[in-house]
Amino acid sequence: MNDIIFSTASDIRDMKVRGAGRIARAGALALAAYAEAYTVRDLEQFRSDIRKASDTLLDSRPTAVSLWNGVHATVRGLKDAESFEAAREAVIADGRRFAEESEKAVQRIARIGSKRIKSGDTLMTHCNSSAAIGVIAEAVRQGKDIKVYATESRPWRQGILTVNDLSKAGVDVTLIIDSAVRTVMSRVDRVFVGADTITSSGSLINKIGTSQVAMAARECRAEFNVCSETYKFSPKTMFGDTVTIEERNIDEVVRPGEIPEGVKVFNPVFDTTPARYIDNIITELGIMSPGAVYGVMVRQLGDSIFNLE
Ligand code: RI2
Repeated sequence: MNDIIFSTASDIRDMKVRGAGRIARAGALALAAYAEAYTVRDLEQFRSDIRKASDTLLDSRPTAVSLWNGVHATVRGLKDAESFEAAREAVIADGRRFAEESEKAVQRIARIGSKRIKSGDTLMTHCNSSAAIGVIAEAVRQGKDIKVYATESRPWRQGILTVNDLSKAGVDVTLIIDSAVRTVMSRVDRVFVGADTITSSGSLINKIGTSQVAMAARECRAEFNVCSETYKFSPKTMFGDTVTIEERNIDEVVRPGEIPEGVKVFNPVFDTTPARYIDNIITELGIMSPGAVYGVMVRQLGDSIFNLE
């Protein structure tokens, strides 16, 4: 299989490429590049190789449905294509289209979400979400005077990326350790986080610790906003599928020999925030409540809804 598929899958697995939107775009563009370089002019062979390439990409990280949706949007023309050329063109065009639309969605979310922010607001964000950062940076670009607290987000410390991104955008940003969330929340007006997956009942799966941030926000009457492109909605959850929460290696948490043998380490990467803690889901289609997610999924799926069960 073309190197591009293996190297993209391994970059996603090793978190060299990370963030639900970025991994989706990387998967879609890798398939497009693979199709472009494909030389065996045989439709059945092409279909079978693209399916294998898709599975390799999908195996790289299990939780973010964005990758699944990006890959499926890229290969959707394969089934009905009548020639190798048509199939290849469809994969190339659909992969590129998905990546472009995904970038546009992030920009639109930034414009829509920034309207929720008022001058004088204090905000909090968790982990490193390009959608949430886009909203905050856009508000500052509009001249709003805001302060932001960014969590460190152990164990990968993506908060360091976030404070770099926000600082470059001219944002007054303060880094806090994850366990300072409750203390700091009493100063916060609004929280903006990203999404890895949103279920049909409007629950959010996002970086571990998000649910604690949401509970603290509810207790302190801070508004809890999720910034999510609609391709992070998981249609499979409509039919009872649950979201697999990735667990990563314990050496991300402790160094070898640091703890006694026999002590276990549990390292879940994501958690679930129930819909009742979420005030707004900010998407490229507008701001909605968690209860509106199911309707959007039905509309986007159209007739293909019957193929999903
Ligand atoms: P954007 C990240 O997952 C974080 O959980 C973040 O909130 C989410 O993806 C969405 O990121 P990870 O890949 O798509 O760091 O908004 O495990 O950039």
